[in-house]
Amino acid sequence: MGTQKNAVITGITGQDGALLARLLLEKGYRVHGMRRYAANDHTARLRPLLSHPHFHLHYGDMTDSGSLFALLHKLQPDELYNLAAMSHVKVSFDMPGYAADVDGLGTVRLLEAMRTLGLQGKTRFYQASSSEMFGNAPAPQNEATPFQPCSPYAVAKLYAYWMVRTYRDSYGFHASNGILFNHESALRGEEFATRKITRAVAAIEAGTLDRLTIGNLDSRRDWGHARDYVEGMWTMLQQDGADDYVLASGRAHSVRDFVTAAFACNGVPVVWRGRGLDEMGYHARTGALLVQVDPALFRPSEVNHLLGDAAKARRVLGWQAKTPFHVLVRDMVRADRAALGLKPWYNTVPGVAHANDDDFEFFLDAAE
Ligand code: NDP
Ligand code: GDR
Repeated sequence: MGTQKNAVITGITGQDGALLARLLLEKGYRVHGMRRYAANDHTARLRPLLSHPHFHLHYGDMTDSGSLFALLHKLQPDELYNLAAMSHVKVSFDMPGYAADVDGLGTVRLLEAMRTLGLQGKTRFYQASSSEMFGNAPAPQNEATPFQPCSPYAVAKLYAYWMVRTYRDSYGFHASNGILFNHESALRGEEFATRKITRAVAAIEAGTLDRLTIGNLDSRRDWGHARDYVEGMWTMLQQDGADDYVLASGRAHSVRDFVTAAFACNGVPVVWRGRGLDEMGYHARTGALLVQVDPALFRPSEVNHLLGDAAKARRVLGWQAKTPFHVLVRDMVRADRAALGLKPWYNTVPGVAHANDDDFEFFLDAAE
């Protein structure tokens, strides 16, 4: 197939890497994923893709210019999606230098490799920018909202964001920033709030966990489904010109809302009592303690309210988040229940249909 497009994805082993790779393979691309070396296997999310004839893995690291240069020299991609990052906001406070190196300088290493190789006329570049860059700027946030980053992660991402714009303006790169609000799925890392919650809900039902221990219940996030967002990434690179776009659902919920919704998927009603660090969630019928706050899980500074305005993406790209919040929560709980061998969710809650069975099979196969 002479016209087959060639894409490189950094961060292939992460949530978005796996879902974007799947999407591009469906669209007929040859997909090359860059993985860093790890002593233990970290390719679980890629399991359903590993035998695909047009899917290839290569070693490389965002901290190693030589590996990035060699990869791009060999592959000369049509599209390059830079998803690799130290992506955990709280952990970035523990290792700010590493976050800057991987998320900030790593992006520059890629851009410089492209420039040195003269790839700017061939390769279209996507940068995984983040709503965290808005920090506590007033909601709703869009492309015109001034950034107020308040974590090492967000500062590193903001540096990368501006370097992408600088290479676009200075050298004519087709390089776009996707400023993505939180997007989740059954492939979400277990250390992030949503997945931690849905895993705990399933484990409590299975009897292997007593209660969920959580940090800030009040923070609000604009949570969408990752499968919708990877479609948006691809759409950005299909435009004649490069630009920056917010992708968001336009609906924000608190962490408390997410917990309540996740337990509700198991038919467990939660009532909340107490305030601040003393707030607890109880089973409304049995009175059992289900949720407890742990101050150790709070961050040195918190982003309180992220709510995206994706009007530009809707207008220019024709993109919008398709999956409602309750379907996202339901899909995640369903997958975590299945992973523990619990009865299928639809047997537990009769009469409630669930969407995306094809997706569910993929997620089950890929879930860690
Ligand atoms: P994950 O944390 O799931 O994946 C991050 C990926 O980056 C993993 O493949 C990881 O590899 C890889 N990585 C980390 N450090 C390096 C390194 N030094 N060299 C090479 N690869 C490295 O993130 P998501 O999939 O959720 O997010 C994808 C991108 O989008 C990230 O850049 C994230 O910051 C950004 N983003 C995510 C949002 C979200 O809600 N998910 C919202 C906005 C932006 P390994 O498996 O070895 O750890
Ligand atoms: P976030 O996601 O920081 O928004 O970054 P995360 O799920 O980690 O936190 C969301 C909110 O939940 C609160 N919270 C907890 N968070 C975690 N991880 N664990 C807990 O126990 C817990 N309790 C409460 C947090 O304080 C926060 O307010 C994600 C990442 O994917 C980034 O890479 C990405 O850029 C942004 O989303 C957009």
